[in-house]
Formats: sequence, structure tokens, C-alpha cells
Amino acid sequence: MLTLYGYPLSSAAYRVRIALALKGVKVTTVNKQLRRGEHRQKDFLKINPQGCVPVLLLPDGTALTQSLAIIEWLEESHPRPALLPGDLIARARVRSLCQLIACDIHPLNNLRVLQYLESTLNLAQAAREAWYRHWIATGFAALEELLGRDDARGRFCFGDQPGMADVCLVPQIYNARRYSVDLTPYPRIVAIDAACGELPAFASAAPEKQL
Ligand SMILES: N[C@@H](CCC(=O)N[C@@H](CS)C(=O)NCC(=O)O)C(=O)O
Repeated sequence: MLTLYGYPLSSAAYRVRIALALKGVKVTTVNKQLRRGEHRQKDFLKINPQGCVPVLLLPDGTALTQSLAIIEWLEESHPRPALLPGDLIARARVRSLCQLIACDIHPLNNLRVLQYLESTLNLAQAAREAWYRHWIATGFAALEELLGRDDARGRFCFGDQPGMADVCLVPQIYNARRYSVDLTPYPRIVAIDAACGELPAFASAAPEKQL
């Protein structure tokens, strides 16, 4: 049995939950309460010295970290249904959308970054929220444009089957809504999110379903 160390509101863990559900892979879930700092305690740092979730623990004790690496491992170990297209260029384009979200938007809005803005740089809540919304808006503007240019976009980021980019997109939209980001400039993103929301794999991975 696989064990997923996560947290309901962690968007990186949310990505992995969606990918696992799409693949039909069952896991045991262990939640680390990030607000209480459980991810920085010694027992968890032994599993992931970086002190963040998600971690996927394999039956032989191997701890996989970094959501994109975990999802790529899942893709290779459980190839069906495929989350990446077959064509080489298309694969690169889907990965590029994933990285736009997971490497360029999400890290700027992470808990430890927000805590640093608050406790070290003394930024007030309104300024921290403006920061949060700014980085989502910047990333979503580019993503919306890229989706508009790509003939391969269908109901989902790539074609009419959900894939790796959708797995990354839905948790990021969830965060955007949590912080009241105005989504009207991003109709393609919103439509893809709605299409994903109709699928049980996405619905069952939502934060409110984990509690
Ligand atoms: N790049 C990592 C990010 C992991 C990450 O930062 N996870 C967040 C939750 S979404 C976390 O554990 N944050 C704890 C903190 O910032 O202190 C991934 O994709 O897995």
C-alpha cells in the first residue's frame, strides 16, 4: 500500500490526489497539519528533509517528494489512463503548462513565503493578499493566452481527456477562489475547471472531501 503525506488545502498534495484518483490508485492518507507546523517536526523531516507535503511513501520505504516528480512516477508506473499525450512536442507543451503553475505561480504563494512576508518583512494582511493575487493573475494571464493559442486545447488543457496540466490547474484555481481572485479575464481556464469538476476523480480530491 502507498501512503500519501498531505494536507487537504495543500495544492501540491491536491495535484497528487487528483492524479492518483484518475489512475485509480488507492493510498493511505496521513495529513500533516501545516498551520500547526507538523511538517517541520523531526519525525516528518526524516521522511522529507525539505519539510513539505506531498510525500508518497512506497511499500519498500522509498519516499518520493515533489508533486510533479510523484505524478511523473505515477504516469510511468501506471501508464493507463495516460496523463501525458504520446507526441513528443505535445508532451513538452503539457509539461510547460504544469511548470508554469507548479514552478512559477504556486511557490510564490506558499505558506512559508506568506509567513516570511508576515513575520520577517512585516507585511500587513492586505499587502500579503495583494501579493498572492498578483502572482496568480500574472501566471493566469499567460496561461489563458497559451491555451488560446493552442489548437490542441479541447474541453481540457490538452484535448478532450483530462491530463497532467489539468491536474495542476484545478488546485491553482481553487487557491485563486480562496483568495477572491477575479477570474473573469480567464474564460478558458474557468471552462476547463468546470469540465474537470464534472469528473469524480477531481471532485473526490477536493480539499473539502478530505476532512
Ligand atoms: N514544489 C513542491 C512544493 C511543496 C510545498 O511547498 N508544499 C506546501 C503545501 S502546498 C508545503 O508543504 N508548505 C509548507 C510550508 O510552506 O511551510 C511540490 O510541488 O511538491
